[in-house]
Amino acid sequence: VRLESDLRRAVTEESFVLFYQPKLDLETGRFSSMEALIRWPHADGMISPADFIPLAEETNLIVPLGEWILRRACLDAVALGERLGQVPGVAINLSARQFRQAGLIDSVRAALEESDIVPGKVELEITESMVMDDVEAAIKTMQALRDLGVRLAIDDFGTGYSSLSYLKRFPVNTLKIDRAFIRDLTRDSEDAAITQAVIALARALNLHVVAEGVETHEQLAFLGEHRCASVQGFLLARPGPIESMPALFSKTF
Ligand code: G
Ligand code: G
Ligand code: MN
Ligand code: NA
Repeated sequence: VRLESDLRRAVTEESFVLFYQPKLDLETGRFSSMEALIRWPHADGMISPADFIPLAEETNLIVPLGEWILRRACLDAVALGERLGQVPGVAINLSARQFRQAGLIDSVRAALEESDIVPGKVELEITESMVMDDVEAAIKTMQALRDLGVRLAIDDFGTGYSSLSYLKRFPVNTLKIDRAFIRDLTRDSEDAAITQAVIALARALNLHVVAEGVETHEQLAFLGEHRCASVQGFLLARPGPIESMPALFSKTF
């Protein structure tokens, strides 16, 4: 457990790094977007966000930290786009407190303006639990974000407790199938059925669908056969620094 003062100093000094994990578009066989994943470099290695995002939320340091993440990710995507000749999509995770905070819309707008990124290249990832405790307020926030031109994804889909009637009302673009379903996909017929059902649901609702946590060729083959649009996971690429992206984005699968 890190001390609040360490975290506060790290936020002030911006001593974090964003790693990126590319997402493969199964139709083109190429990476077309990437998810930003924050890391806190430390003498003993990288501290996982799982270990400091909760503290950042409790202390409200998530507000300046979240602003830094939004800005850095948009700037990195634009700079990568200059090297690739095309700006990749960039997905950014929002935390619960950040999503409920009144300044979120202004923070997103500021990051878009500062980087001059095409807003449709940015996808914000939220989870079902973040929207379910006040659905009406969440829909307003989601709509305000969509009005800025950014995309919205439901992360870890299938593990929360949103109902399908709400899903219909959420102005989201993408469902990310939680990796808990992908893990045993090729051994567990129920996980396979759930994954197929989510892919079908996404198609029926005109949503993009991403499978996360793809680690084996068998999982990849299953997702290809069932026409999952995009895949993400250690099999294709582990999260890495922005410098490692140009080589990955020039690969074909
Ligand atoms: O990348 P990793 O598996 O260590 O991420 C652990 C958790 O931290 C995941 O739930 C992931 O969504 C979350 N996370 C990673 N990067 C960010 C970030 O930039 N902001 C927020 N709010 N959560 C993040
Ligand atoms: O909650 P969220 O889906 O944002 O979490 C993303 C986290 O999942 C990242 O921290 C990343 O390190 C991790 N991750 C990405 N691909 C894989 C994978 O193939 N297997 C596992 N176990 N974790 C993964
Ligand atoms: Mn995510
Ligand atoms: Na997830």
